[in-house]
Amino acid sequence: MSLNIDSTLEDVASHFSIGGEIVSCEKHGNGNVNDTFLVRCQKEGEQNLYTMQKINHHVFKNPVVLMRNFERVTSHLLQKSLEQNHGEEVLTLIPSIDGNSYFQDAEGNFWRMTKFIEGGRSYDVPENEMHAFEAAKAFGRFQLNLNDLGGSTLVETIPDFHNTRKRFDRFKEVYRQDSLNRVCEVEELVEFALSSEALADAIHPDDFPTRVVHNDTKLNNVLLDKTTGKGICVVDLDTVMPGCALHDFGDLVRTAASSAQEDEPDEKKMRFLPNRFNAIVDGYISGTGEMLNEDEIEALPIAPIVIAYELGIRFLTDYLEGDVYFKIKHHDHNKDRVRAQFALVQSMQRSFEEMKRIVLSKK
Ligand code: GN1
Ligand code: MG
Repeated sequence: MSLNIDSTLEDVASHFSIGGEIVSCEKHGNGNVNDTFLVRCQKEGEQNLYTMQKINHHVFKNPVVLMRNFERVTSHLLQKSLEQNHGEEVLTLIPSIDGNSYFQDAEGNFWRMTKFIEGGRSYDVPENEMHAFEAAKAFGRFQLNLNDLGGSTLVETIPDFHNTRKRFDRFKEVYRQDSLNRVCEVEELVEFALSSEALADAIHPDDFPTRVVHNDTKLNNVLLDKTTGKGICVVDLDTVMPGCALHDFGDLVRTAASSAQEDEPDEKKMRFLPNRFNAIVDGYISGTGEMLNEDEIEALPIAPIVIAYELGIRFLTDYLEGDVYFKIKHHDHNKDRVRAQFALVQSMQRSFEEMKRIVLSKK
């Protein structure tokens, strides 16, 4: 299937099996890696909505394999959803007109389309404790439902994604090279990253069961029902692969038990919120049922600290390399993100005893 250079988003959308007339394609969401669009299509007097994404193939090097994972995961989840009847939805792929799960344009870009979930809303920061609880329950149930999928059927879309030690070593290499002379602008952040190196080894995935997990559980990757606030659909399945349940729990706490967005420019506004953490622990335990073992439960308090630190060093590495991985909206964007993540790490470290007490109180 070929496409000329001038092709528009509408042209791309017309390569999927949606029929009808494409009315509009608008930019949608705030993903930091892929490009997402909302497609409106008019068919027999009805307007249907779709989510169309261009997969970032610099980050996801093998989109064909990634889409195979996507199909396996969604068909397994659909099966579970039919059995359980929880009212949760599963992303539904719209095939290309050639019958593939993706469309590749003439420039080599990979696109996919799913049905848009109309009743859902995503939040960057929860509005209340119930949002935190519901998001945690949905991600917990997501892990539980995938626990019997068998990780060997999935390919690692990004190897060593949450290998914090490797992330740290890479950061150190980039900071030593300092090829863009940026270290002088972020000295105090580099200092914090180096002095907190122990966090790079605080979770050894080998000490915990390997499960099929989401790996990118920030709050805005779960849709909550617009009216009831209940979790209705986990989205962004590109990093679903074998991993450690703790990273999912940690990444949700990072985004749903913090007082500000992950790129808040005023680090003083970034604080850890223990009540939200309490709600997340409740929701996560409710979603995962009996799945977690003692070691996993015991490590819940450290997981968010590790993941916020890991992301902080990833943002910092990206800044030092010239902002090549995460999308940025302005020159200091990655710097703001690092500062906010490191402020959150410190706030959580101050609350660590309280976090442990909260987890212990659930036993
Ligand atoms: C990226 O694509 P998005 O925005 O859901 C990143 C995550 C980070 C997140 C921080 C594949 O997720 O690991 O936690 O940004 N995804 C990838 O906002 O690197
Ligand atoms: Mg993502």
